[in-house]
Amino acid sequence: MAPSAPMTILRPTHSWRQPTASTTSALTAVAQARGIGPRALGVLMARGHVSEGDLAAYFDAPSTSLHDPGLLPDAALLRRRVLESVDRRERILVFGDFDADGLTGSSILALALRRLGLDVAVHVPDRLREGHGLSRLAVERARVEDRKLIMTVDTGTTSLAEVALAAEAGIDVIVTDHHHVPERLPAAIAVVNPHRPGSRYPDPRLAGTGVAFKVAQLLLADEPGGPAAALDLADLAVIGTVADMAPIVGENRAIARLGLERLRSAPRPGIAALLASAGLAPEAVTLESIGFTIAPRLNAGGRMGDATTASSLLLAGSTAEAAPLAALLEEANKQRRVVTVEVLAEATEAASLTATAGGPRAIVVAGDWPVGIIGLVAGRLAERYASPAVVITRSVEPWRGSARSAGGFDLAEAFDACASLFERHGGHPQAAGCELRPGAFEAFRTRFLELAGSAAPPAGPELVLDLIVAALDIDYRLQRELATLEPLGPGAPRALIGFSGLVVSRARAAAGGHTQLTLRKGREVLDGIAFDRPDLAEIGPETPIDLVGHLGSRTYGGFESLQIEVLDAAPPGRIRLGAPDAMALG
Ligand SMILES: [Mn+2]
Repeated sequence: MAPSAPMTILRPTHSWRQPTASTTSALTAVAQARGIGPRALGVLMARGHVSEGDLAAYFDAPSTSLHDPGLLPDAALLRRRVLESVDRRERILVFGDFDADGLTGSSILALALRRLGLDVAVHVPDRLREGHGLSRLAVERARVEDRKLIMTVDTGTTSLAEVALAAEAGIDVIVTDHHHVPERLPAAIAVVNPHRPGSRYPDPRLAGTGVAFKVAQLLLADEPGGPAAALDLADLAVIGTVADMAPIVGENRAIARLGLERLRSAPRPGIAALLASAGLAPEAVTLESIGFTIAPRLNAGGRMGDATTASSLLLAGSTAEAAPLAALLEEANKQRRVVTVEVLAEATEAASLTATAGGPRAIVVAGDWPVGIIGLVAGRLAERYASPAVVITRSVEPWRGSARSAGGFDLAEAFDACASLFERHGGHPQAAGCELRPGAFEAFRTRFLELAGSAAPPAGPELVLDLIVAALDIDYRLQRELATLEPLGPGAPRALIGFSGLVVSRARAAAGGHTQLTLRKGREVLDGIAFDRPDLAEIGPETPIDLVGHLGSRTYGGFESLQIEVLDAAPPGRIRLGAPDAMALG
């Protein structure tokens, strides 16, 4: 072999599944009439939007996709009890979880209740002292402040003891929540959770803030101007929905569209201040910037010690009130970044000590870490090792754990199976939390690793492509056509495209383990960036290639250019053009 021609063997890291849906002339005609391009239609069909009705739900006025809030379990009981409060001029305590979902949801509920003329205080629990679920401290506060009704948001479904405690003090509780429903419910006036068995609610995928948004719609329905005022709360609902990773499909998509419209055109003072301190123009807000810019700042207060700052910010009535609160969150977010990097390094080391050959099936690590950071670190570990990860901190008593799943492993089920070892626990299939005594740690770790080990092994990594595009068709027209599918986000991510017939003219390693590519299609070039793929920097010049990635753009020196965000690469021929019925490849 000639020494000047180093052989680089391109190894794809995933199997690629090509789209198989093929369109009908009727659907193509409907799409055309709606101005949906053939490639945008291809993406929609690959995602199961295959009828005229599906296209209507995707593109028509979002308010037509909102369901009747009266279909939520116990909706009538909730409404009757709140109207009693109005009649009796009772004071109310809204209790929301301290994350972005709970914070936005409790703001929504507080604003709706205040519109009914009620005296409402919002109680944001302290992560350290109160933890998840309705707290005894909040019940005590309601008693001292003579608040006869507590309404929870994004939490409370498992708070049996605390609801009973409130009842003893003569305080009624209404639970609104979207978390996993255990067999026994708290003895509340109403438990409004779309996941309750027997629920008739058509779309249970709402976040906690989405449930609060529906409750606001329910409560304001008969008020003069009430329905419009309820829709105006969608800006808060979209933030919590995205922050909680609820899929942006169905009713969540309607909420997202309504909310984005309001965030962009008339952000409330708190959001405007937060965007200003983050350097983001309101009209540029997307679901992605909610996830990467807004939500982390709202969460940062609670993670670094005080979530009430974010709650006050969301409820702020003026810029003067909001600006100093936004500055506090900006600072907390900077701190949060630094601490996360430190804890991740320690947790990774702890994980590597216990890893078995062939990679771990699950990770359980413990350390003296800040309570507010362990969930973030669990998420990073789960991603890095593609296995469920539990990160436990010994910095509080009882110890606190936060878990994130991978490979379809059901954490809610696994934690239920470990219930006897926990003081408390709760969560979703993808994310869960627990409290445990130090003495229970070893037993928990053993049992959890057993559960993960006996679960079905996760399927090999696969990329499910939405669309196949030939190199010569990669242009701004394609980018504009795909932009008609926005807003995109969790559950409806950016189109994953198979690009066929490109040539790498240059590959070079970039800082942070990334690779920058200069790609050629015909006589033109475009950029590629492959995050966390240092191996691709080895590709020699003039190498033909097939790529899987997202089409985006980058701005450099004032110029915008197309850029492919590369997820995987293979020698040419892996993508079969014009083969819509091709089965899974590789
Ligand atoms: Mn939530």
